[in-house]
Amino acid sequence: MLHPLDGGARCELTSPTAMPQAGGFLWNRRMMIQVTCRGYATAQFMQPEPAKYAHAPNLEAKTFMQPEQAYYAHHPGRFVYVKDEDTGDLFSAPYEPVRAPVEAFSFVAGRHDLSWTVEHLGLRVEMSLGLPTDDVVELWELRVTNLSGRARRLSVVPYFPIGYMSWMNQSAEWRADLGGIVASSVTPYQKVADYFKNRQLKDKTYFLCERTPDAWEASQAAFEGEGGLHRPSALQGERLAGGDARYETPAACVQYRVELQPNQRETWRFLFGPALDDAEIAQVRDSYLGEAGFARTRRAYADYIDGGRGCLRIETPDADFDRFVNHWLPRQVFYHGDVNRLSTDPQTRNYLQDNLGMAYIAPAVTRGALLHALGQQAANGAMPDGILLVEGAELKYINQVPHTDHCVWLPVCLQAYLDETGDFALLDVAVNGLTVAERLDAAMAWLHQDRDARGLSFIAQGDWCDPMNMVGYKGRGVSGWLTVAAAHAMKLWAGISADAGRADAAVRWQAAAQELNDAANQHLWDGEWFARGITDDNVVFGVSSDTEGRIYLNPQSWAMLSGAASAAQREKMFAAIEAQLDTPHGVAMFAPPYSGMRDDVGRVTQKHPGSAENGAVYNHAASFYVHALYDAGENDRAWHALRRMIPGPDEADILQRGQLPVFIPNYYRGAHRQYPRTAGRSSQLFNTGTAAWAYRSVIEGLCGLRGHAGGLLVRPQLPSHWNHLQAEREFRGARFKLQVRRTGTARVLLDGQPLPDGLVRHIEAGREYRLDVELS
Ligand code: CEZ
Repeated sequence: MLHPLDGGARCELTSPTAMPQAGGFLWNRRMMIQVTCRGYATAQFMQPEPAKYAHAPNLEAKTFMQPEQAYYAHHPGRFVYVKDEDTGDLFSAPYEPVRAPVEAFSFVAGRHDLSWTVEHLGLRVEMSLGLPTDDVVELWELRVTNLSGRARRLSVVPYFPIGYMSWMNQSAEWRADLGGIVASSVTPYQKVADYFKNRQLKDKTYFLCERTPDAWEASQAAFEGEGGLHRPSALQGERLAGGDARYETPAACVQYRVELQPNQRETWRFLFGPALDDAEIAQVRDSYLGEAGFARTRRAYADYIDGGRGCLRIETPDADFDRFVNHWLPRQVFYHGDVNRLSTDPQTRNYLQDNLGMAYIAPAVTRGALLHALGQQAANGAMPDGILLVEGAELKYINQVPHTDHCVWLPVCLQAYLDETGDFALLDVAVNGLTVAERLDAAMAWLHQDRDARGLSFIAQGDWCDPMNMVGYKGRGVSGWLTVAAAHAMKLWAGISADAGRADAAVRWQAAAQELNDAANQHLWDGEWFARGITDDNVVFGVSSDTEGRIYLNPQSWAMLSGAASAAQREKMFAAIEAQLDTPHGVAMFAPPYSGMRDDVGRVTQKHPGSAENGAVYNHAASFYVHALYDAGENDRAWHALRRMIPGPDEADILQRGQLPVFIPNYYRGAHRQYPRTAGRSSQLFNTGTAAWAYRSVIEGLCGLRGHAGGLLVRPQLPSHWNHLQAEREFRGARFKLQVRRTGTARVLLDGQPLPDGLVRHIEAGREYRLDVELS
């Protein structure tokens, strides 16, 4: 059912029904499209705020990308009907809307394209989607081959619904001058000021055809008629009626009547996307629509994606894991770092973590992002809830809710960047009159003062956990996680300061971290684990007396990182985590899930039990745990938690998760005791800070190739059941070839010479080094 192709660079799914939500995604700097194996699609482009060019059939609320996106018959998608004109038989590719039980089906998620091959009624239909690197346009190629051994008369009818564009004005028609269907609309507005703003919006959607069709239909209702999408009325006749849409819901529907001899095949190409005006549509047509334009675009797009291939290749005893790490994980990291989740105001913590991931792909981008973020620091050292990326951007959605953790992510991101590059000069760069180092001091000072009389960090209306909005909304509640996370941040900054020769700062922040760790131990240690926080009304939660939300993962992971947890406490925490949070699909973020609103914790408790932050296997939280485990030298536990972030390898697990192993989703359903039927189900949402942390853990933890102020620290952390690992790592312009073997004696050899402390110094760019590591 699932097959790796091209050494894992492509992933094939051969059933349209086994995992109906499974799909893949493509993006460029201005757009993103996620398509399911069955043909449903969600696409967004930036102008500069996210917008759509194919809509639902009703007015949609503007929102961000949702987990577990629900699909329905009229959901936007890209479909092709094929009708046998002699028998009247009908099916559609890839699978929707007709849902005919096709004889052969293949969906292939590639790194650079998505493609489908469907065989039915003695015909083969191939569809493929590619994107350019900068423009907002989908490039579709369609091919139909006659496999039946006899001559066939067919209608081939692409159907690209455009949906409900606007309640003010929407229409569509065939445009002979442009060679396609063009839908026009006016983005609804009411304020005069918006008229001037909206004039630049791409309110047209085009579907351009390389070959002129025999007939077309631009009205969705006229196409569907009484037959329904399973058997559209317009396909009952010989030809589509050539209709238009006049304040009616548009659809792009074109018909090619063809006669195919045995083994004969025909190819068509189409462009689908948004435009401002006719001139832009004509321009897109000129640039892309043809065999040469498609080929050129394919090559350029492959180069763009491969620019994010990352700094690591591995070969381990787990080939499925290798495929994911070598081909897909850096791709997901690159997506986040290159386009910032296609938002103009990414949450500050997301922006900094997405750019942490970029340290392993294009560190100059991380540098720029740190400077950009610091440019928006408040005078009192606080960081805003979101970072504005373009002129005129505004803080929206969750960024209008005060969260108190944003400063934490500055040293976290900076540490990864400095480890990777050794670029300590960054600390002296001035940003709005203060150096980077002074700004980090100010951020740590803000965290240090934003605490209550007990020394615990205020939570306001949230911390890392967005929807934990009612622990501290009255101004008194504190976050246990944030207290130890701030301690960890201060500790990191103390270490960086020491490396940079800022001895006073190093002492200051080390002492401050200790204060926070002590406060956490005094007020939040529950006997077996750390509590999650204390509410406005002084109720400690995330403790053994709670029947729901009894133990949370984040305070444990970060107490390990911050040093708040002693070795003895750690052992107790592991035992509690393993007994209460471990699931077959990964480590849950907390347990048990809340079954209803707890109004001194907040909105998180209202999410469906086991979904998202309400006790799912929330991979971002799990990835902090993995990082903490590698940091603590817990190799087996770390591997176990890391491996379960990826679907598979066995088929039952893949089916239960319902997702292809081409990205890590933000969560898998938890609540596996309460709701075993849905436990493990993927959110299918590929926006998640997990990718950066997982990549970091593979590079620095598992492979143990971690940057350091003095060079490259070599300390592989293989799970105990592995006897070997090979890796190739690019680092500061040099190339390292690592061989790890379990021989019984522990030593590191650099180019054959013993390296007692495992630190490769004086790295020369352009050189290749050989590392042989023997493990006991
Ligand atoms: O968003 C993520 C945030 O992007 O949730 C994480 C948080 O750390 C990330 O910064 C944990 O809360 O209900 C909500 O507001 C949700 O919190 C979502 O916005 C959540 C989703 O998973 C979407 O990615």
